[in-house]
Amino acid sequence: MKQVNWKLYFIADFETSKRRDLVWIVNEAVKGGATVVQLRAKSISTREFLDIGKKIHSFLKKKGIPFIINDRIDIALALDADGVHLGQNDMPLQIARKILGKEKIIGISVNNIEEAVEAENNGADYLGVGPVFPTTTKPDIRAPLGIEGLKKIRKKVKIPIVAIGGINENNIREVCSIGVDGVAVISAIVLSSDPCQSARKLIKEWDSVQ
Ligand code: TZP
Ligand code: MG
Repeated sequence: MKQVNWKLYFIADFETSKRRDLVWIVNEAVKGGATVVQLRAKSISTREFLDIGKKIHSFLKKKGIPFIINDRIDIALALDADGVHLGQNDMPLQIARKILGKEKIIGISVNNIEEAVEAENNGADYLGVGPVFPTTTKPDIRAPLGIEGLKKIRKKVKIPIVAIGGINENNIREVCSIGVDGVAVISAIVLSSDPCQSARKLIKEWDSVQ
């Protein structure tokens, strides 16, 4: 797997964007410093997912930014994206690995130590750990871990971890200070009137801790 800078993992969530131009939002987020982009779309057709994904991927390729697809292994393969992100109820990691091969990135969402250790043992490339804080972006949210819960998981696994859930420019410093590899955000960028500036602020806060 290629080296990835996980610092600001932007999740371009179609539903949260409320049809504001997601391709433009991704452009702005990357201009502001996003280092990884995931496309997440729970309710659109396969054709629409592919169309948006194609546009985003061609932009990200030029910028050398890794492109991850949420849930949809078929779309990741069709677009030759860099990898997929899977939840606990999605395709099991070992099967996903068989389908995608060793070169593709596979990230797993975890909410506790057991899930984190299991995913690491099964060959996950990185973990999305959360929700750290309460968030209204995801309806079927699990219990927020808080900084202490996140810390416990950080201590147990060696693979990169990206913290997720309710992270914004006001709390990114405390998340970053516990030694995560990056933060993943949806609303802090998607709902911003100036996604470039919002990404820039997140990066600035993160860099002030390093
Ligand atoms: N998984 C755990 S929390 C979450 C996901 C997809 C939503 C994160 O969105 P936001 O707006 O950054 O809190
Ligand atoms: Mg999923």
